[in-house]
Amino acid sequence: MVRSYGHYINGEWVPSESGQWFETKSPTTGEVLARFPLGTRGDVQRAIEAAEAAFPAWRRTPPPRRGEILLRAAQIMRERKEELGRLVTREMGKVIAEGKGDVQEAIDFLEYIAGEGRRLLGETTTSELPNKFCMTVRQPMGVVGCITPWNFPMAIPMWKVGAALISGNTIVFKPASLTPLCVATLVEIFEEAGLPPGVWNVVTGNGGTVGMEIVENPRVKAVSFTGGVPAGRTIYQAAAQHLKPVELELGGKNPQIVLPDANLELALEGLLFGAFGTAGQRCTATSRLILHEAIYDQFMEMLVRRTEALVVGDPLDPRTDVGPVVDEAAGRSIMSYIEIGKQEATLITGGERLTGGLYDGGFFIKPTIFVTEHGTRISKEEIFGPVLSVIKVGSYEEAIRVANDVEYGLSSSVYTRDVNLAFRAIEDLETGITYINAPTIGAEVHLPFGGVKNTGNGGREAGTSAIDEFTEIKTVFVDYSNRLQKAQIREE
Ligand code: UN1
Repeated sequence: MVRSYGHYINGEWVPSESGQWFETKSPTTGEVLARFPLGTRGDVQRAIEAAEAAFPAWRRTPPPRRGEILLRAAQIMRERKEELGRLVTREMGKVIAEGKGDVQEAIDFLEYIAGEGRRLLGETTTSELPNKFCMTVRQPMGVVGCITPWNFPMAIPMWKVGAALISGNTIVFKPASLTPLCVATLVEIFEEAGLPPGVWNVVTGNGGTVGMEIVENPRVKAVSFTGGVPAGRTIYQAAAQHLKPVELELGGKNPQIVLPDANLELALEGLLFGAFGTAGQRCTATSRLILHEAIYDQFMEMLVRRTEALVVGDPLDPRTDVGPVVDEAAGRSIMSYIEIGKQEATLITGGERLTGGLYDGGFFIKPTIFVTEHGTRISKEEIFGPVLSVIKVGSYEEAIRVANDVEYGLSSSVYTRDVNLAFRAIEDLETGITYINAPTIGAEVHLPFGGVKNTGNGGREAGTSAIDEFTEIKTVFVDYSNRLQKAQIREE
């Protein structure tokens, strides 16, 4: 018997008014892990009411006290890390080392942001008038909405929830329908850590219904969304009707550039992790290798050999390098890109779905490499799977031109030992994150995360930017002169 959850509203699991359910399944075996309600707009409205009712007391709770709850949640997660890592792997399919990494990233962020409770810094500054004091303070926005993806089913929810809570907001939250069990487990951890009822509410269901009610309801003051570009665009447009701030973290087409003087072994290790880690299902995944012609043959030979040795299989087995993709629909979409690649580019290795034995329990795709001209669809569109496009270039300048000529701008990486080129690349690459001699994945949580171009709409999350996303700045002028002083008005 699998457990049936409800929505989590005002500290209780409650049924949906729809009476309908969906199941969350293991991408590896198809086993049903739990059932969740298919939410309605009315369910979201109930959650908003609970969040509004909880807001005044939560807002008055001193931020360091809010931080203590986050720290307690982090502590519980630390104690249960092994089990939670297995849950991430069971529900999402990433290999177990990365499942535990997902949990660690969640813990790291909570620990970091809990400390912000003792800062939430504003500024104090001078005044143009005597006996007057000028400063800014941060205030919570109210009820905020968070909509999260399946690929980091614990880390990304914690980025958003941790930042929203420390800032004093209450939350209406929709998890990805492929990974609600991870979020339900986090909710129970926060309950155990002492989070008051109504402060964090979760409604499960479809983006078009639950997600859009969160976006369109004027009582939700801001929305934070991580996912694909089409959904991001819909959300941004709908929120614009209410002039509602929206934070978007969308796709990527992240390049790794390898220049002739690079440490090739190191570049190869980074590439394998960046391209095929998480089966390529990170927005930061390396989907393009931009390879200098001087080392092209040598590097390709090394790359193909190592790629073909990657073990595709059960993600709970620590010897596995690449697990299944998240579900059948994702697998089909990736395979259709592979078919496109076979038409427009040269398949070097992989390119097929694996079948037989354990492979029949899920959708497993062989790590795939194409060599392509720059400009093909596989070289420019986000595939979100274990598919790498290799593009040969003749110079640093060409490498940068190719790297930048895509609609996305999340992460980029350059392998070189030339410090001058490294710094030029930091300046030249049009991405929100650039790595020197490290892969495109693996951003640390205490720095801002996000991208330029179609990767987002200008904001950043995590790091100190997390607080900017979830607070309003109030500018305060205190006049203690006991007379009317007029700024700007002078007796000339
Ligand atoms: C994502 O794929 O949406 O930098 C987030 C990384 C991880 C976060 C990825 N720390 O790869």
